[in-house]
Amino acid sequence: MTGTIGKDTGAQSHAAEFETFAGEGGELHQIAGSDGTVLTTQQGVPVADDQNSLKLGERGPTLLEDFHFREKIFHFDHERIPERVVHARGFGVHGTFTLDESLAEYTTAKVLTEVGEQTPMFVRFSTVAGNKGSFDLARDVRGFAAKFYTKEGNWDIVANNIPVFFIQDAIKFPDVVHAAKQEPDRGFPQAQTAHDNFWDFIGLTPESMHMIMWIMSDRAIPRSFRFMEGFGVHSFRLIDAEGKGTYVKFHFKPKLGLQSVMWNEALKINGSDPDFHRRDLWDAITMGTPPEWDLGVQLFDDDFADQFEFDVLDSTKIIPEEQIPVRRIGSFVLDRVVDNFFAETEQVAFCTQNVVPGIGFTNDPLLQGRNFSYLDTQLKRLGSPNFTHIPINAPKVPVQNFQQDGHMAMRNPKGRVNYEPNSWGGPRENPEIGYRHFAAQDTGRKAQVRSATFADHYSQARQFFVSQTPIEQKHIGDALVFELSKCERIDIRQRIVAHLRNIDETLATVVADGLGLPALPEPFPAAVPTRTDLPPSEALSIVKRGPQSFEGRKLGILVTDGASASVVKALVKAVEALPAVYEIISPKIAGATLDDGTLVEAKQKIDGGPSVLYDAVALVVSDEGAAMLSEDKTAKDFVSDAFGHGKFIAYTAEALPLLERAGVAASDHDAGVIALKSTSEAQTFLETCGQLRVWDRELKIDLDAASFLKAGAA
Ligand code: HDE
Repeated sequence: MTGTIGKDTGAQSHAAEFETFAGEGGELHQIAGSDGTVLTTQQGVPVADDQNSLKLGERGPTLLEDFHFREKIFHFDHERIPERVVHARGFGVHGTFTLDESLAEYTTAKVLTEVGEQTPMFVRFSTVAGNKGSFDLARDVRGFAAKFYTKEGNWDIVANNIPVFFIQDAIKFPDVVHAAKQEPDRGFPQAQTAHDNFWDFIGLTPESMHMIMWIMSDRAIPRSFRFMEGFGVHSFRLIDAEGKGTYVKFHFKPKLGLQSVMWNEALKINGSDPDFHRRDLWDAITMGTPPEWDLGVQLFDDDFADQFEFDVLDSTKIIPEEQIPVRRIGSFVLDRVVDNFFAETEQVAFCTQNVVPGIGFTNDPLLQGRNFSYLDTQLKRLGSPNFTHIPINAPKVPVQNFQQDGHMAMRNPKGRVNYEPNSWGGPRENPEIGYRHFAAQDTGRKAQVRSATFADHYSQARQFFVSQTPIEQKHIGDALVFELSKCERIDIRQRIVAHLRNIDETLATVVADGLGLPALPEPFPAAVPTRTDLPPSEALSIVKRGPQSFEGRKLGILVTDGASASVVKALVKAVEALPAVYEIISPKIAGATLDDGTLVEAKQKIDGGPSVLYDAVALVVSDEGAAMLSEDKTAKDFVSDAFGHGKFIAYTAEALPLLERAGVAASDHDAGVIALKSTSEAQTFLETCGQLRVWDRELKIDLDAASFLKAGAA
């Protein structure tokens, strides 16, 4: 009986496999070793010695003549391509989208009208600010970019896990990104917004305040990519056969529900497993439990747009689901990991301009700017206008046009003709099935302006805040205090509090108190007063819409020699029934010998398997094991962190001294600290774990919580 997480399931091949290309019109020569067993140069010449360079004499200089050596080093020197300016750290996987409900009333797009149609997809998840080698649990927006290889060409929804953005006009994008990333003189801090430049820019950019509420919330520290929503953010347009348009916002809803970690936990996860999110997705897919999302749409017309409180072209606003419900039209499953990280995840090129007939744009000034930026960025990163020839970017339909040549051209057409119109034949435009832009009626004065309909910066920030449960509000307050405490300039801290006063007085007071400000600053002058009449929206809270199930989550079972085999077995059975996963953690990686003599193999030695890596933990130890672990700092951290992070903890009676020594005395035990008196309780424990966290506990053990409660918000 062993933990199965991350075990090699054989799903991935370990031996290198090579594709062989015959040159244009050429035949492949079948020679000895062409079955992949003989190393060759890039020219296909077999290599005799890959260990030593060519030298003049045993101790002599290396000779230029060694073409294999020079080619190998030359190629290595050029392995890197520029990392993405934003969203550099990412993780991509393949999947399939299946349409369940047709939108034929609104669009001609086959991907949205042919019920049952299965469309291959590639999705790349990412963080925004950190460099490629940064850690997964940064407090940050997550990218959730999806490429649909449809029958009418590629359609990209380059989405995020947050439905709004920092800015209203693309012209400010370089500024917000410069401010968020590491500061230019020192090159740090990496992958975090907790520094002066970011908060300076934010304080001077009131339109960002709604987004700030989201990134200070637990949405910015997701437990897993699998437990995240995705949002296309902008209003897009569906276009029917008559050219009539309907506004649409795209949503991805995870079937496993939403879940986040706690900030203290995130900090520790980054140290113990910087690849926490990518490993989680890799494990889920390779173990045969691929995650699924529903694809949903919010559809609305001009009448709604005209009477909606805010401008539907303003990407710092949402349309609450209570006002326009999300209609689920299909689902996608992500069930195949990449064969090669560079070829697929690194080279995938998403472009917001990739739309198919029946799907179009609106005048959202952020979207308009993105439509330029993404294509431009691909040229820089992939080095050639032929980046669409790379398999991960190539559509799965024929590409037929007269664009030619350029770096790395792979598919110049045969024949004499390369222009249109021509008398030789070849592809022609087709108004029947070809892409037609939405015929919008736009008139106006040419000017650099911001519409007055974009002027309300606080009302939806407030709506988001008041829609949260008290514990989620507390986390927003804590996050603001944490981030602003990393700012050196007091005026920068104060200015943010001045904005918070336009959102919620309690929040402003708690943050001012947390920062130790001597007095509350005056509210920041608002262009438009904050509306207090917007009703709370349940869909904005993670906790209110919690899944109430431990499915897809991970239990950490801490075992020692002599621990109860029947309890371990019962826990494993209950976990597997959900299905969820488990890992055995023990003092030695070889595992532990249980009380029936069986050896249970460990996945983690305790030092490498802190409780932050698990959603709940079970302490199944013997008396001797508990005594030994009670002297071990790492083991005590395991227990005290699990308690501090509001996790459900099951324990056998022998573990009581360990709990006690870790600071969880009998008097601290609450509904989340559960004794396993008999094996039948394993099942009940797993059911209770469906609540995911014991939120009440945090209000009792956290200093910041005390000040928050004092201020009366909870
Ligand atoms: Fe992006 N963004 N972005 N962005 N974005 C990029 O494109 C840009 C915005 C998003 O996994 C870049 O290929 C501008 C909103 C994702 O490969 C770049 C503006 C949303 C990804 C770029 C925005 C996003 C990117 C960098 C303001 C959510 C990762 C590398 C107008 C709806 C895609 C690249 C992947 C990547 C520009 C704002 C999502 C520089 C100019 C809003 C998920 O082109």
